[in-house]
Amino acid sequence: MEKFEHEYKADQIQVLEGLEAVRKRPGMYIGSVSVRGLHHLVYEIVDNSVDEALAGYCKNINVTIEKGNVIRVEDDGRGIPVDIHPKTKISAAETVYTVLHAGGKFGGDSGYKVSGGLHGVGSSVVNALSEWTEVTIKRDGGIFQMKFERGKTVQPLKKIGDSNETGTTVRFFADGTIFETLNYEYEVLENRFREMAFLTKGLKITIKDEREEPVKEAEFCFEGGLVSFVEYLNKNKEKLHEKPIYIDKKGEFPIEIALQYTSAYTDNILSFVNNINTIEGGTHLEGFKRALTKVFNDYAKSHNILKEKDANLLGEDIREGITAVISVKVKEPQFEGQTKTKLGNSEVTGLVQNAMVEELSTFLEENPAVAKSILDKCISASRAREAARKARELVRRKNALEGSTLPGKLADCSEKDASLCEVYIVEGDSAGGSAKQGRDRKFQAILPLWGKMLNVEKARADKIYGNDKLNPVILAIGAGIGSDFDVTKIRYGKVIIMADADVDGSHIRTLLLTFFFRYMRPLVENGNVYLAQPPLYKLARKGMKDVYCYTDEQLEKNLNELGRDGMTIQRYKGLGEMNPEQLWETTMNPATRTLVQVTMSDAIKADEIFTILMGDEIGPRRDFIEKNAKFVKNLDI
Ligand code: TSJ
Repeated sequence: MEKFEHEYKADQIQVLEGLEAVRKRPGMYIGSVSVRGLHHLVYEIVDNSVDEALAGYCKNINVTIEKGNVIRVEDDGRGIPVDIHPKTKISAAETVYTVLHAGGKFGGDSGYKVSGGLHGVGSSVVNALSEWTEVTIKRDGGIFQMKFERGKTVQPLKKIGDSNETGTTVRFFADGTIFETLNYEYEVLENRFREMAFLTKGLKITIKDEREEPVKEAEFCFEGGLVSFVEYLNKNKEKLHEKPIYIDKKGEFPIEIALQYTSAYTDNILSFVNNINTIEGGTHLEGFKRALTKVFNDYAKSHNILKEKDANLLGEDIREGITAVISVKVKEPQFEGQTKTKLGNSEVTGLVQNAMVEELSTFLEENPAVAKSILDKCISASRAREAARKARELVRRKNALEGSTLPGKLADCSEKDASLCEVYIVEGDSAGGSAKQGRDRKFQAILPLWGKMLNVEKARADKIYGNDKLNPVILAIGAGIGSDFDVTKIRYGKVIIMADADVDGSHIRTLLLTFFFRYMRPLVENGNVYLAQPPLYKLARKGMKDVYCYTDEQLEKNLNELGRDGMTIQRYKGLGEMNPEQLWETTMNPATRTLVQVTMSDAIKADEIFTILMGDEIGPRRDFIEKNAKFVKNLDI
């Protein structure tokens, strides 16, 4: 008996030490304490409900951002078991919530838990990083509740009422002394839960933001699962066949794939492992790609669409215009790569490949018209690739003749360590001139661009290589484009777009961003792309140091603080109006400038924006701009 008590104490101490470690080094457990980490808390909790849904016991999950940034997650599952855990002598529910990695160690195991994935560290981590948490469970005829503060139990589980329903509700308020911000972004959560609903056929997830009037809410439930996902991704695109192709294989582990071809020139392939977006791909994606290449080449040869002597189509030709979502569930996923979003399990490749080969070749045999239209597109992609290669060689040869592979207009910097270097892509020759004079030539390079840019949304790679506006950008960055792009070869750690704050400037920014997004995506994902922020106004007065204002709000604020008497307000119409010293001081000097980093944390949303804003269809573009005026402005498009 005495020994038992001793053990109990030791366990309790371990628990507290465990959660204390989480509070000391939160980044180790949730990646970061930025807004991103904050959102992870919500995913962590919701994942538990999704597991209950995968186990077949939960149909509805409601997520609410309450006033004051309190999060409430409710599900109609079985409710976390409330009986006493034999070892710790505390309720199972409290164990889940206070012991690191306790989730899944007891009770029914659905097999493919989504919780415990990427940062899947268990709900105890959310508990440790919350100022307070309240868990309410309905099961066994009762309503039970427990409360915690910063991971410590302040009210052990107790019965507070009767109910014949079942379910779990968690409310928590993240710890403001740990997170940089407590302000959840509704859009980000909405996107994530839409994605989760697509990935779990039939599960209904609602999200509601009660912080501001009018209340925002959305409801997601997709009976079509991944097929609905692909239809959603393609909603503004021209499709080559009416229905997505769907593969659902429950072999050694579940493999689900939906794909549909469009007339686009780029591919959009999303892959998930246990509902986690594997941005860096991995073995499941590898299996998918291999199968796609093999099946289409075999079909083309056996149906004489390609002659026996013709070279095989390359993977990239066959992927042009494809939209696909791959979702696999793996028991013990190994995540690798820089952001731990690359699946490493080698056994997965062959299994995905086999599933795809079988089902896709059957589909093509049964739908020859679809097969033909896809292959026609692949063949023209392969011709364009060949033309692009010639164009690229021509450019290379020309550059070799001219004795340099760097564009003539580039004023390079002297620093050799690329990570310390910056290149400013500057609109207009005169601004380019000021930037060249104003810069710190040790680490800042200037590449002036002028004239109308090519809209890459409407062009294939061959047009891009030969393009006299984009080619200097490609050469200056020095890491290739498209499938050749190698982010480790970039010549500058920061690629900074510097354009006027007017319509033309906005246009060139959008076009360059589209180009980077489509042809140098890792550059954007890696966070190497920035937007310079030139000031809009200069305030000058005798005896006062000039004050620069970057927004209309700043102008108002400064005028109110400094007074308007004797003040001259200069509005900058363009970068060209600033002299080199001013440009340095306001926009280029790392000590005084503001740079906006372009992030594509949500590649789906970004893809949608580019398609809508740059594509041919006018209706969706207008609707989108009307609905998302603020968002578009923030994205600087
Ligand atoms: F873990 C948690 F507290 F973060 C949490 C868990 C939060 C939320 C919003 C939901 C849940 C949760 C857990 N929902 N449903 C469950 N189910 C179980 O824990 C459960 C229920 C019954 C059995 C069984 O074998 O009878 C097993 C489990 C794991």
